Amino acid sequence: MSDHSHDHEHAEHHEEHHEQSFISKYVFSMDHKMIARQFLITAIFMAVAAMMMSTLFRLQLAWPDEKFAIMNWLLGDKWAPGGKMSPDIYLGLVTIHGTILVFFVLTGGLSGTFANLLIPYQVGARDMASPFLNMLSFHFFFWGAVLMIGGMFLPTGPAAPGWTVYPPLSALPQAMPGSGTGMTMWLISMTLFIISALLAGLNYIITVLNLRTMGMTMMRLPLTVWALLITAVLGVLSFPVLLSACLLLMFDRIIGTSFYLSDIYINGTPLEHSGGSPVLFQHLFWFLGHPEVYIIILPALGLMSEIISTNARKPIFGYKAMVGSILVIALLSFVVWGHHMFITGMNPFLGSVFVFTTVLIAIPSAVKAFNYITTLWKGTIRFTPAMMFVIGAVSTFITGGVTGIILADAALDINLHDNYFVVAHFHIVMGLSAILAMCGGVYHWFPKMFLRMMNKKLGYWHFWLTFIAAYGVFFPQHFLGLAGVPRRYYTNSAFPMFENLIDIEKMSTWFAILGAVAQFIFVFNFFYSIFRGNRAPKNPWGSNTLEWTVEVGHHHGNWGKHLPVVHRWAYDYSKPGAKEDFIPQTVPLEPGELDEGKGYH
Ligand code: HEM
Ligand SMILES: [Cu+2]
Repeated sequence: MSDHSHDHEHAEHHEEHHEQSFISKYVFSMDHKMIARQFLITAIFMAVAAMMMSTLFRLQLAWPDEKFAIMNWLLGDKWAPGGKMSPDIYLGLVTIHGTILVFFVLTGGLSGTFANLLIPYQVGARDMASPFLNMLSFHFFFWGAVLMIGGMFLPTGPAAPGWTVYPPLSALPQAMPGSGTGMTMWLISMTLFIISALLAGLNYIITVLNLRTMGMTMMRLPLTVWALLITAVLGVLSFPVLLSACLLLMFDRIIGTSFYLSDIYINGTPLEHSGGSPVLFQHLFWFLGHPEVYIIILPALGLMSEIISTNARKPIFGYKAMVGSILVIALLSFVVWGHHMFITGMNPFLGSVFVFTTVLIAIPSAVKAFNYITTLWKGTIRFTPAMMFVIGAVSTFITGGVTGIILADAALDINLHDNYFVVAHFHIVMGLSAILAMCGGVYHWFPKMFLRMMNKKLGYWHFWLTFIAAYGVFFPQHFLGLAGVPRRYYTNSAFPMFENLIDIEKMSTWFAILGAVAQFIFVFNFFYSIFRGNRAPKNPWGSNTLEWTVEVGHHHGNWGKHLPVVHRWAYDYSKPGAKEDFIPQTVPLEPGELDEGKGYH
């Protein structure tokens, strides 16, 4: 980073002199604020693609015998001849849909956007510790995303063994069309993605630990930064395990090793592979996979803390308990992975250990939900679109958490595993909570990112339609699951026992269509506001964190000559005895005033 120093007043002037070509400003940018926008816009494109995929397979599930022109239009004659989706592409679509949303939208997109935007700003740094690695991290992410979508255009179709890519389907290129080149492409794409996640994570950790400005002690960090920090630690510890799992899988596919394969017959012919175990892959996958779900939800919870406190005009309830819960969740998330594997034939005693740790992790999760509600309690609530989304996220986090506790019981889970009850659980607790919180984050920090305001009215339309559609799609799926409907089946029409459930399938699909339409309101609002939104004031929500103390604009190096100095925690909202209902972190303590919202002597 250059050390051109400048005063606040000269910041704009300075930027004009700092000539940058289009390529170095928009493509190979090393500025955290630009990289945040790059991640966000890539994630929005990926999310729209993944959402369209889900709309298509929901149509198939609700009307398995119908033909749809839109299927033929989007998938072509090969995959949807005459408008009827083929089974192979169905499996491909569910696989790519899940992979994109879990990894490219809610991991890379969510952390990439908000860690980049908020970590340097909120700790009072001029940029990330390594702007160069930060730039690389976006490029690995971007090319991983291109390859993941690219799989859709292969002659044999995209990867199709589901987002968890369990062997043997993923390990034997000849097993089905989606096990061929598409699967190889998935593995290469995910390798790029993991490299991106590791580069990014190391950078985030080092920036938070080393570049905090004067006065920014760990216990004065906003909860967003705590959440993003611990998320990065989880990623750095668990993604390498997925990387090894993927490498071994490539060896099995390419050079004939047998890490995951044994005793397989294809059309009566035995394969040479022997001695491996497909369950080994499940262990490796879920050793990442469970921390991964918290890699998704912790940043979301961080954004929620900030937005709820700001818009309730109250200090966050139980700051220390929130930090403690993040740490406990992180620790426990490494010892619960077996709850995805209760039916693999594991020793029931081992199963009961996983039941215990899984039930334990519900406690810190519940502490967080409780603290959000308590923060809202008797607050002077401002129902901005961001606040609406975040309150929606508290709701889905609780609804989905409750079914988690049911699934944690191995005796119940053996019946519910791999059916629609699990689909309902994880979409509500993870998919919806994280997407709603991410939308909240976009509405809240849009003025900081793009220097303009988003349209409020469209924001409310987007919220209500999304929220209603979200519950409408997934709540009925609990009942499908309880009735035994399995996940990842192209059609259930061959099973007479599911015939009377078709109306529930249709209801779920109608809401999915509504939800998809609602997202186009958002996409319009987003891109329209970038160019035409009202100009944003410096601190539109009356917030305390450092990013809102910066003069309007994107200043190279963020601050003028001097870094900000921090005097208090981030949650002095409606402090008794104070003149205003918020006190930014840079305001010195008054004589006799205590930090952490503790009032005065
Ligand atoms: C109260 C806390 C929670 C408990 C006790 C819990 C428990 C479980 C259990 C036992 C399963 C395995 C079900 C099966 O496959 O048979 C499961 C699946 C899952 N959970 Fe949770 N969960 C909790 C919270 C969460 C959170 C916060 C997230 C994400 C943010 C999450 C994401 C997932 C995902 C993605 C799956 C399914 C993955 C798949 O098979 O595709 N869960 N959960
Ligand atoms: Cu899990």
